[in-house]
Amino acid sequence: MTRTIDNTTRAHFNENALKQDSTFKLLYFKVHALGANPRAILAASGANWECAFPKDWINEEKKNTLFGVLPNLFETTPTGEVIEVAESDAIENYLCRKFNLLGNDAFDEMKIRAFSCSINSVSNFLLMKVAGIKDPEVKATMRTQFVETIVPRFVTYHERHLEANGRNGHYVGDKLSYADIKLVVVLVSIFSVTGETQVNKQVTPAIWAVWEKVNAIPSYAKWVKSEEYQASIEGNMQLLGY
Ligand SMILES: N[C@@H](CCC(=O)N[C@@H](CS)C(=O)NCC(=O)O)C(=O)O
Repeated sequence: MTRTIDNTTRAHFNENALKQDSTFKLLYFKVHALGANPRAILAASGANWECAFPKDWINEEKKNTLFGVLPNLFETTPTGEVIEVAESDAIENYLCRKFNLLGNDAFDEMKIRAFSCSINSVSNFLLMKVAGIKDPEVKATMRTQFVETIVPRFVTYHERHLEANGRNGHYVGDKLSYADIKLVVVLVSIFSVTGETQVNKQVTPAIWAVWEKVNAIPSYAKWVKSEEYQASIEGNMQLLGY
Protein backbone atom coordinates (compact mmCIF):
# COMPACT_ATOMS: atom_id res chain seq x y z
CA MET A 1 0.00 0.00 0.00
CA THR A 2 1.47 3.34 -1.04
CA ARG A 3 1.94 5.87 1.71
CA THR A 4 0.52 9.37 1.51
CA ILE A 5 1.55 12.56 3.30
CA ASP A 6 0.31 12.04 6.84
CA ASN A 7 -1.89 14.96 7.92
CA THR A 8 -1.44 14.09 11.58
CA THR A 9 2.16 15.38 11.30
CA ARG A 10 0.97 18.95 10.51
CA ALA A 11 1.44 20.52 13.95
CA HIS A 12 4.85 18.96 14.47
CA PHE A 13 5.95 19.96 10.99
CA ASN A 14 4.81 23.56 11.40
CA GLU A 15 6.45 23.82 14.80
CA ASN A 16 9.81 22.77 13.37
CA ALA A 17 9.69 24.27 9.89
CA LEU A 18 11.85 27.28 10.76
CA LYS A 19 14.06 25.64 13.36
CA GLN A 20 17.61 24.82 12.36
CA ASP A 21 18.81 22.61 15.18
CA SER A 22 17.72 19.30 13.66
CA THR A 23 19.85 16.72 11.88
CA PHE A 24 19.12 16.02 8.22
CA LYS A 25 19.51 13.10 5.85
CA LEU A 26 19.22 13.73 2.13
CA LEU A 27 18.61 10.47 0.30
CA TYR A 28 19.49 10.46 -3.41
CA PHE A 29 21.51 8.47 -5.91
CA LYS A 30 25.25 8.67 -6.48
CA VAL A 31 24.88 11.53 -8.98
CA HIS A 32 24.34 15.26 -8.54
CA ALA A 33 21.35 15.92 -10.84
CA LEU A 34 18.23 16.56 -8.70
CA GLY A 35 20.13 16.00 -5.47
CA ALA A 36 22.71 18.69 -6.14
CA ASN A 37 20.74 21.72 -4.94
CA PRO A 38 19.30 20.28 -1.72
CA ARG A 39 22.73 18.91 -0.82
CA ALA A 40 24.38 22.25 -1.60
CA ILE A 41 21.80 24.14 0.48
CA LEU A 42 22.42 21.90 3.47
CA ALA A 43 26.18 22.18 3.04
CA ALA A 44 26.31 25.95 2.54
CA SER A 45 23.94 26.54 5.46
CA GLY A 46 26.19 24.64 7.82
CA ALA A 47 23.44 22.17 8.67
CA ASN A 48 24.20 18.98 10.52
CA TRP A 49 23.46 16.62 7.64
CA GLU A 50 24.31 13.37 5.95
CA CYS A 51 24.42 12.62 2.23
CA ALA A 52 22.89 9.14 1.96
CA PHE A 53 22.64 6.83 -1.05
CA PRO A 54 20.03 4.09 -1.39
CA LYS A 55 21.31 0.61 -0.49
CA ASP A 56 18.81 -1.45 -2.48
CA TRP A 57 16.65 1.08 -4.30
CA ILE A 58 14.22 -1.18 -6.15
CA ASN A 59 13.68 -3.73 -3.40
CA GLU A 60 13.89 -1.47 -0.37
CA GLU A 61 13.79 2.33 -0.41
CA LYS A 62 11.61 2.85 -3.51
CA LYS A 63 8.65 1.07 -1.92
CA ASN A 64 8.70 3.44 1.04
CA THR A 65 8.90 6.72 -0.85
CA LEU A 66 5.90 8.97 -1.40
CA PHE A 67 6.27 9.11 -5.19
CA GLY A 68 8.59 6.22 -6.07
CA VAL A 69 11.46 8.60 -6.74
CA LEU A 70 14.28 10.49 -5.00
CA PRO A 71 15.46 12.93 -3.60
CA ASN A 72 13.86 12.64 -0.19
CA LEU A 73 14.69 14.68 2.90
CA PHE A 74 14.51 13.26 6.42
CA GLU A 75 14.82 15.71 9.28
CA THR A 76 15.26 14.45 12.82
CA THR A 77 14.23 17.07 15.36
CA PRO A 78 16.02 17.44 18.73
CA THR A 79 13.16 15.44 20.30
CA GLY A 80 13.84 12.55 17.93
CA GLU A 81 10.81 12.82 15.66
CA VAL A 82 11.31 12.52 11.91
CA ILE A 83 9.94 14.97 9.37
CA GLU A 84 9.92 13.82 5.76
CA VAL A 85 9.84 16.04 2.68
CA ALA A 86 9.61 14.56 -0.83
CA GLU A 87 10.18 16.11 -4.28
CA SER A 88 13.10 18.35 -5.10
CA ASP A 89 11.12 21.61 -5.37
CA ALA A 90 9.42 21.06 -2.02
CA ILE A 91 12.71 20.10 -0.37
CA GLU A 92 14.56 23.13 -1.73
CA ASN A 93 11.75 25.51 -0.75
CA TYR A 94 11.50 24.02 2.70
CA LEU A 95 15.26 24.27 3.30
CA CYS A 96 15.55 27.78 1.84
CA ARG A 97 12.91 29.13 4.18
CA LYS A 98 14.40 27.31 7.15
CA PHE A 99 17.93 28.58 6.47
CA ASN A 100 16.91 32.15 5.53
CA LEU A 101 18.04 31.93 1.92
CA LEU A 102 15.20 33.97 0.43
CA GLY A 103 16.32 37.50 1.29
CA ASN A 104 14.83 40.03 3.66
CA ASP A 105 11.43 40.71 2.13
CA ALA A 106 9.01 39.74 -0.63
CA PHE A 107 10.90 41.83 -3.19
CA ASP A 108 14.18 40.09 -2.38
CA GLU A 109 12.41 36.75 -2.63
CA MET A 110 10.97 37.62 -6.05
CA LYS A 111 14.45 38.49 -7.30
CA ILE A 112 16.04 35.38 -5.81
CA ARG A 113 13.37 33.18 -7.36
CA ALA A 114 13.76 34.89 -10.75
CA PHE A 115 17.53 34.33 -10.75
CA SER A 116 17.04 30.75 -9.55
CA CYS A 117 14.46 30.01 -12.22
CA SER A 118 16.78 31.38 -14.88
CA ILE A 119 19.53 29.10 -13.56
CA ASN A 120 17.07 26.17 -13.82
CA SER A 121 16.76 26.78 -17.55
CA VAL A 122 20.47 26.07 -17.97
CA SER A 123 20.54 22.95 -15.79
CA ASN A 124 17.33 21.63 -17.36
CA PHE A 125 18.71 22.13 -20.87
CA LEU A 126 21.77 20.09 -20.01
CA LEU A 127 19.80 17.38 -18.25
CA MET A 128 16.89 17.04 -20.68
CA LYS A 129 18.22 18.19 -24.04
CA VAL A 130 21.84 17.00 -23.89
CA ALA A 131 22.14 14.15 -21.38
CA GLY A 132 18.58 13.00 -22.03
CA ILE A 133 19.06 12.62 -25.80
CA LYS A 134 20.17 9.21 -27.10
CA ASP A 135 20.71 9.92 -30.80
CA PRO A 136 24.43 10.86 -31.07
CA GLU A 137 23.92 13.44 -33.83
CA VAL A 138 21.07 15.22 -32.07
CA LYS A 139 23.02 15.05 -28.82
CA ALA A 140 26.06 16.68 -30.45
CA THR A 141 23.87 19.43 -31.94
CA MET A 142 22.27 20.14 -28.59
CA ARG A 143 25.66 20.19 -26.88
CA THR A 144 26.88 22.74 -29.41
CA GLN A 145 23.75 24.81 -28.79
CA PHE A 146 24.48 24.64 -25.09
CA VAL A 147 28.04 25.88 -25.55
CA GLU A 148 27.35 28.47 -28.25
CA THR A 149 23.96 29.87 -27.26
CA ILE A 150 22.66 28.81 -23.85
CA VAL A 151 25.80 29.49 -21.80
CA PRO A 152 26.79 32.80 -23.46
CA ARG A 153 23.26 34.19 -23.06
CA PHE A 154 23.09 33.05 -19.45
CA VAL A 155 26.49 34.51 -18.66
CA THR A 156 25.66 37.90 -20.21
CA TYR A 157 22.44 38.36 -18.26
CA HIS A 158 23.68 37.00 -14.95
CA GLU A 159 26.93 38.94 -15.05
CA ARG A 160 24.86 42.11 -15.55
CA HIS A 161 22.55 41.36 -12.60
CA LEU A 162 25.44 40.48 -10.32
CA GLU A 163 27.38 43.57 -11.37
CA ALA A 164 24.31 45.66 -10.48
CA ASN A 165 24.38 44.21 -6.96
CA GLY A 166 27.94 45.44 -6.54
CA ARG A 167 29.92 42.39 -7.64
CA ASN A 168 29.99 41.34 -4.00
CA GLY A 169 29.51 37.59 -4.40
CA HIS A 170 25.74 37.72 -3.93
CA TYR A 171 22.75 38.17 -6.20
CA VAL A 172 20.72 40.10 -3.64
CA GLY A 173 21.99 42.44 -0.92
CA ASP A 174 24.98 41.21 0.99
CA LYS A 175 23.85 37.83 2.19
CA LEU A 176 23.90 34.27 0.94
CA SER A 177 20.78 33.22 -0.97
CA TYR A 178 19.27 30.27 -2.77
CA ALA A 179 20.32 31.85 -6.09
CA ASP A 180 23.98 32.11 -5.02
CA ILE A 181 24.01 28.43 -4.14
CA LYS A 182 22.24 27.36 -7.32
CA LEU A 183 24.67 29.39 -9.42
CA VAL A 184 27.63 27.55 -7.96
CA VAL A 185 25.92 24.20 -8.57
CA VAL A 186 25.17 24.99 -12.22
CA LEU A 187 28.70 26.33 -12.74
CA VAL A 188 30.11 22.91 -11.88
CA SER A 189 28.05 21.49 -14.77
CA ILE A 190 28.99 24.35 -17.10
CA PHE A 191 32.70 23.91 -16.29
CA SER A 192 32.39 20.22 -16.97
CA VAL A 193 31.19 20.94 -20.52
CA THR A 194 33.01 24.18 -21.44
CA GLY A 195 35.91 24.36 -19.01
CA GLU A 196 36.48 27.88 -17.73
CA THR A 197 36.39 29.37 -21.22
CA GLN A 198 33.23 31.41 -20.75
CA VAL A 199 33.18 31.90 -17.00
CA ASN A 200 36.38 32.98 -15.30
CA LYS A 201 37.76 35.72 -13.07
CA GLN A 202 38.71 38.03 -15.95
CA VAL A 203 35.70 37.67 -18.26
CA THR A 204 32.92 37.33 -15.67
CA PRO A 205 34.24 38.85 -12.42
CA ALA A 206 30.78 39.20 -10.86
CA ILE A 207 29.84 35.55 -11.45
CA TRP A 208 33.30 34.58 -10.28
CA ALA A 209 32.82 36.48 -7.04
CA VAL A 210 29.82 34.25 -6.20
CA TRP A 211 31.80 31.14 -7.14
CA GLU A 212 34.61 32.15 -4.77
CA LYS A 213 32.33 33.29 -1.97
CA VAL A 214 30.24 30.12 -1.79
CA ASN A 215 33.26 27.85 -2.20
CA ALA A 216 34.94 29.69 0.67
CA ILE A 217 32.17 28.76 3.14
CA PRO A 218 33.99 26.18 5.28
CA SER A 219 31.03 23.76 5.52
CA TYR A 220 30.53 23.98 1.74
CA ALA A 221 34.23 23.49 1.01
CA LYS A 222 34.14 20.43 3.27
CA TRP A 223 31.19 19.05 1.28
CA VAL A 224 32.99 19.54 -2.05
CA LYS A 225 35.98 17.60 -0.72
CA SER A 226 33.85 14.78 0.67
CA GLU A 227 33.81 11.23 -0.69
CA GLU A 228 30.08 11.48 -1.36
CA TYR A 229 30.46 14.64 -3.43
CA GLN A 230 33.31 13.18 -5.47
CA ALA A 231 31.43 9.91 -5.97
CA SER A 232 28.50 11.92 -7.31
CA ILE A 233 30.79 13.80 -9.71
CA GLU A 234 31.91 10.42 -11.06
CA GLY A 235 28.31 9.19 -11.16
CA ASN A 236 27.32 12.25 -13.17
CA MET A 237 30.08 11.64 -15.71
CA GLN A 238 29.08 8.02 -16.13
CA LEU A 239 25.33 8.51 -16.23
CA LEU A 240 24.91 11.96 -17.76
CA GLY A 241 28.24 12.70 -19.45
CA TYR A 242 29.00 15.92 -17.57
N1 LIG B 1 9.60 15.34 -9.61
C1 LIG B 1 10.65 14.64 -8.93
C2 LIG B 1 11.42 13.80 -9.93
C3 LIG B 1 12.37 12.87 -9.23
C4 LIG B 1 12.98 11.84 -10.16
O1 LIG B 1 12.58 11.66 -11.33
N2 LIG B 1 13.98 11.14 -9.63
C5 LIG B 1 14.63 10.11 -10.39
C6 LIG B 1 16.13 10.35 -10.38
S1 LIG B 1 16.55 11.90 -11.06
C7 LIG B 1 14.39 8.77 -9.72
O2 LIG B 1 14.18 8.69 -8.53
N3 LIG B 1 14.48 7.68 -10.48
C8 LIG B 1 14.41 6.36 -9.95
C9 LIG B 1 13.16 5.62 -10.28
O3 LIG B 1 12.28 6.17 -10.99
O4 LIG B 1 13.04 4.47 -9.86
C10 LIG B 1 11.56 15.64 -8.20
O5 LIG B 1 11.76 16.75 -8.71
O6 LIG B 1 12.03 15.32 -7.10
